[in-house]
Amino acid sequence: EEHGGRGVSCGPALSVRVDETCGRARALTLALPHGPVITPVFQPVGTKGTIKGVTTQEMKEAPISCQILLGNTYHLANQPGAEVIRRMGGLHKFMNWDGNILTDSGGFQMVSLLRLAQITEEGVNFQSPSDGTELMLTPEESIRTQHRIGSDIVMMLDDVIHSCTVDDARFAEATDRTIRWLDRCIEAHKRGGEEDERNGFKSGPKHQNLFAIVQGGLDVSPGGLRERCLAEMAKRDADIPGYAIGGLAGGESKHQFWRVVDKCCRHLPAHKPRYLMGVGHPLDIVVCSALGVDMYDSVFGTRTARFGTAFTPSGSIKLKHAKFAKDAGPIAVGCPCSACRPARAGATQPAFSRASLHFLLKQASDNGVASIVTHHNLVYLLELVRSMRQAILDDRYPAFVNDFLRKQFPPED
Ligand code: PRF
Ligand code: ZN
Repeated sequence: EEHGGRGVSCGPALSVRVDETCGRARALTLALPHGPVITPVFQPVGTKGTIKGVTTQEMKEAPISCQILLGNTYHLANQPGAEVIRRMGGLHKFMNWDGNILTDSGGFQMVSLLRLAQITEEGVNFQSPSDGTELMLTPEESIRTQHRIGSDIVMMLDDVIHSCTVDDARFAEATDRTIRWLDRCIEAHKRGGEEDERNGFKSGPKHQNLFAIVQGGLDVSPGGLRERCLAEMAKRDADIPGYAIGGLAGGESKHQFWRVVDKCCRHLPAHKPRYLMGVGHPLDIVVCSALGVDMYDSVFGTRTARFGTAFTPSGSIKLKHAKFAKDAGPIAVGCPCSACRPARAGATQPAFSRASLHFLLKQASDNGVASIVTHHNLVYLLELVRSMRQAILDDRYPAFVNDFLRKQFPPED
């Protein structure tokens, strides 16, 4: 059963329905423990249990609905601690979010945040940022922590290195180690979990989905590292409800980036979700969905918002620029967010003009303007993927891409 119905089971806690395809672009419905997720999907990042500057309530009331958030095992395990979260009934209850949650495994955050982290066969060794003691994050410990958090999608611990590294042997080692760690994660996932009658908390393989992460650097040649990684993961497909593409968005060229995404999408199973980690530039989302990616996440939109950069259909704008000082228009015409919409029914002025945001951003005080621009950028990304899905359902994704590019790169006249 492919089109319609409940979809194909990818494991005890996920089934996938292919609603439509258009070329290689896909519109799926993922049936997850905390409700359906329609794709393509952008997952806002709530690193420490909240999206910076946005309340859970605001996410629930967003004008374009959000069905899945991302949390980080590394940050949550540090503070408030996974055991605290488990005792409170899991991260959903802890942050008052009843949609789905995906957690990253922690290794990537440790390697990118703490240059002190060292990777050994056992796991990722690092110094505690709070008291400097040596700690070890193993594949087993990462899974156990994600069980206590209770996320709907649990990411494997992978050995991820910067894509600008030139050491071929290190890439081969990281790829092979990622495959060995996948086996350890699969075992730990099968063995773990609990069902707590008192607070309704459920974890483990019946309630959470372990996603594998394809590594292998930038080598897409026949018999190369990406192929080797994909082939090894295919052997373990029965234990893997979904796949991520890792090791990208680290400063490689677009030429290399697109080829790796293309390669992975061609080899991954057709009926399982494909998640491109750390990618959240609007243009990358539009292109990679044409190649067959279903899921995205990135702090890019929320981080740049705090510095005054806002997404618009004609590219991003820096609201601090002097040219916006007297601009009465909204950040983006037609944007459904609460800043761009008219303040009152019948009004023509946006709730917040570019001029008012410019003025607020130029002040040194914490006046809440970061939250307004963050909200806009999130709504922009949620609306972007919603309109992409509609175009796929209507079998007009090529025209959508054409139109998107025309607006981002208008002809000079
Ligand atoms: N692995 C993990 N998390 C990630 C990435 C990865 O490769 C990326 C891409 N560099 C972003 N987040 N575990
Ligand atoms: Zn807006």
